[in-house]
Amino acid sequence: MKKLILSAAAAALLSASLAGVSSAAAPTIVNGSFETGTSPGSFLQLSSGDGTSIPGWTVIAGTVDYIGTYWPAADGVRSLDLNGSGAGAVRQSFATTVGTTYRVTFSMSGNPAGGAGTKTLTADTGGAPTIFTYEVGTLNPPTLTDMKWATKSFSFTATAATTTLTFTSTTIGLVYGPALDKVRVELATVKPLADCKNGDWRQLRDGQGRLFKNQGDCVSYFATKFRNSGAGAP
Ligand SMILES: [Ca+2]
Repeated sequence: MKKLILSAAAAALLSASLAGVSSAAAPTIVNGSFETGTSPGSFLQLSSGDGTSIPGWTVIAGTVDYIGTYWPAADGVRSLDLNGSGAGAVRQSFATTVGTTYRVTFSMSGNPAGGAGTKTLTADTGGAPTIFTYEVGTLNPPTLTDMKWATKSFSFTATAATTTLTFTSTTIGLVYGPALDKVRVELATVKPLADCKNGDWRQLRDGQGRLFKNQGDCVSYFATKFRNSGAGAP
């Protein structure tokens, strides 16, 4: 019996190590779907500095529209247009474990009321922002009854005990901005080989937080269960 318990523990350790993640807990993000807050009715414009209308989130630049019945949310009944009377930004801080890699996933669409156009936003966790694009096309575009939400994601490795996640509209000069909903932050349960191959090797890191030089090094690192280092600079 004792032997059985030991091997179960060893198996758990091994599986944690193979997943490429530490035993860090998943971060707690508050109100990631924007469901809690001041009732927006159809929609409610919020200005920079507003840290109370949507608990967990602070508007840090420009204005955003807190969307209620104006269009269907990706999740629940509320979402955001990151452009209110112009481009805006929101952020939230949460606890993270230094060196642990997390994946941020969210739903994105574009306000269809202004017709065709490219809606862009950036997401960042303090480092270089990642650009996301949603094309409101002329063929089969999103509408105010079907927003055709798309799932987007990116990964980051925490460098501090608190990480601030910011979404910034880069759709300048328009009141019809990128739409945002269903923000989740999870431990990056790495599917390394698949991720290496689909281009994510540029974002993956080895156990010491170093980026890979190329896709081959990334594949080699995970295929050899971390024996081939293959990683470049931190
Ligand atoms: Ca929602």
